[in-house]
Amino acid sequence: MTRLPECFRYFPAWVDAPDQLFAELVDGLDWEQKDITIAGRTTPTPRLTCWMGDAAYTYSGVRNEPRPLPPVLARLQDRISAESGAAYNSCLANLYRDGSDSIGYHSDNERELGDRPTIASVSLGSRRTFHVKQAASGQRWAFELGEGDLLIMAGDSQSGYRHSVPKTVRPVGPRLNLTFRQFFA
Ligand SMILES: O=C(O)CCC(=O)C(=O)O
Ligand SMILES: [Mn+2]
Repeated sequence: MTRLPECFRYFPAWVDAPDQLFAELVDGLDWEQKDITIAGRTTPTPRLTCWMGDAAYTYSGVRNEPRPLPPVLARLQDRISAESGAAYNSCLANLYRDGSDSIGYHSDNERELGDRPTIASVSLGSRRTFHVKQAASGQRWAFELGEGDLLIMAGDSQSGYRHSVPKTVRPVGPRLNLTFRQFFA
């Protein structure tokens, strides 16, 4: 694979005791499966989600009510701020229960995230393939994220690229992803 664009910074196995954190969050977060409406079609989100932050967050027609960050994630957020030099005030958790859960190609470019947001993504549990595609050239990258990896997406990562975690027929265990974001209400 060619080197990732500079606006994506990858820190393998960055989280301490990732299996313990994974188990704690799978059990402890308030998971929901919301309906999303895209292009007039309503379907259940193909994964479980939990939004944590000070403000409500609306995307794809889904309104997520504010909910506090548990202390374990507040501590992780502080460590990631120190590593990335960016501030965060919210976190979206996704739980991919098996290979039929997924997230389609998108950019995290909602107005409330501001221009050129820095988004910090932590992946726990099983590894899944994360795809990045450059909008202008169509160039693609694919790499595995799980087991405590950290990916910092900054600069043009949302304005110039899209990302996804596609479904897979490979037998895979559950994977949990956390994206820390700075949200301007
Ligand atoms: O699960 C992942 O690695 C990506 C999640 C994501 O892109 C999102 O929640 O916006
Ligand atoms: Mn995303």
